[in-house]
Formats: sequence, structure tokens, C-alpha cells
Amino acid sequence: MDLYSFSQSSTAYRVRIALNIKRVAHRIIPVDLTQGAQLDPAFAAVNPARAVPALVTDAGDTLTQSMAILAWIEATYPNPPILPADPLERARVEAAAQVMACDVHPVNNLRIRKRLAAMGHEQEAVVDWMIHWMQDGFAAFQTMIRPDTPFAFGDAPSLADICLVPQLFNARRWQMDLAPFARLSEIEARCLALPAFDAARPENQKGA
Ligand SMILES: N[C@@H](CCC(=O)N[C@@H](CS)C(=O)NCC(=O)O)C(=O)O
Repeated sequence: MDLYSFSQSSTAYRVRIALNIKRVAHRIIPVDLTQGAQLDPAFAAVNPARAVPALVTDAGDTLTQSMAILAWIEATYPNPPILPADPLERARVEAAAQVMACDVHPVNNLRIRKRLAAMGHEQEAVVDWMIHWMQDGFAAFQTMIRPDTPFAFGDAPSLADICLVPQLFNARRWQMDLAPFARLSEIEARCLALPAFDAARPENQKGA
């Protein structure tokens, strides 16, 4: 399997974690977003949305959109599960994950930051913008998860943790104050102590 990935991409980071949790062998194909490699026509043939991740399965099918890829991974490699079997519990985990995936990440994406800069906003204002949406999302996420479990929803990492940890990486990258989100930092530390998360970290990618 080939995963088109970029070390600092939080969406690719999600997929790297899930592939590691499920112990699915894969090769990483780097797409250097800092060099605009996602805009190369050759890459647009892989992902018309011109973004990472994209996963080419062993059967040669190309999957895009991290949440769709994660759903495919869960359906294809059910053990260990990253979603509860119970539909209500599952909806709760998915809702928390989607705070990161649908509410926070899209408005802070590289192309949005570039557009804000092109519209004349200084870097400081762009960083304020990102931190604003992360504060909103982390506050909601912290309320939606269980208050007292080792991970967001239980004794093992779920889709919610898989979406949380990369977003916290982004928060640190932009020097956001995480003091109000102590529970999230604790969960992050527990996740990063696991080899599946550790190997997926941006700083552990080749050439990072
Ligand atoms: N909704 C998509 C977003 C993918 C995405 O935009 N990834 C970012 C990296 S985290 C990217 O490649 N951005 C390129 C750009 O904005 O030009 C997903 O979840 O896969």
C-alpha cells in the first residue's frame, strides 16, 4: 500500500496512526507541501483535490479524504477497532473526531492560510485566526469526550484520539496556549507513548 503523505500534514498524520494501529504494511510517498508538490499535475491525477493524504491500496484503488480512508481502514481491518460497535457510542466518537476534521482543520488548512495572506492579512493575524478556531474546537471536544477515561472515550485510542493528536501537534506548532486543555494534553501524552502514534509523529518521518 502507498500512502501519499507529508510529515506535518495533520490529515496524513491521522492515516499514519490508523495504519500503524492496525499493523497494515505501507510505504510512504512524500508530497512536499512546502514546495507546492500537491499542485503538480502528476499529483492531481492521484488526488484531484490536490491535498494529502491519498492511499493506493494493494488492489490498486486510490482513496482520498482522510475520514473516508479511515472508514475504509476500519471496515477492512476491524482489529483492533477504532470505533465502538454500539451505534450511539460510535456516533459520539465520530462527532468528537469531526470537530477536528470538519470544524477546525478545514478553516486552518494551508490553502486557507495562503488565501488570507494574499488578501493582505499579516502572519500574526493568520496565526490568531488559526488559534481562534482551535480554541473553539478544543473546548467543544473537551466537553464531548468522557471526563475520566485514559483515552478520549475509553481504555484504548479511538477515531477521536486519532484526530485529536495531529491537531494538538498543529496547536503546538503555532505556539497556542494549551493550559486550558489539560485533559487533552494528558490524552495526547498517553497516545504518544504508544508505538503506533509515536512512529506516525511528524518528527519521526523520513526527512522531517
Ligand atoms: N478534507 C481533506 C483535507 C486534506 C488536506 O487539505 N490536507 C492538507 C494537509 S493537512 C493539504 O494537503 N493541503 C494542501 C493545500 O492546502 O494546498 C482530508 O481530510 O483528507
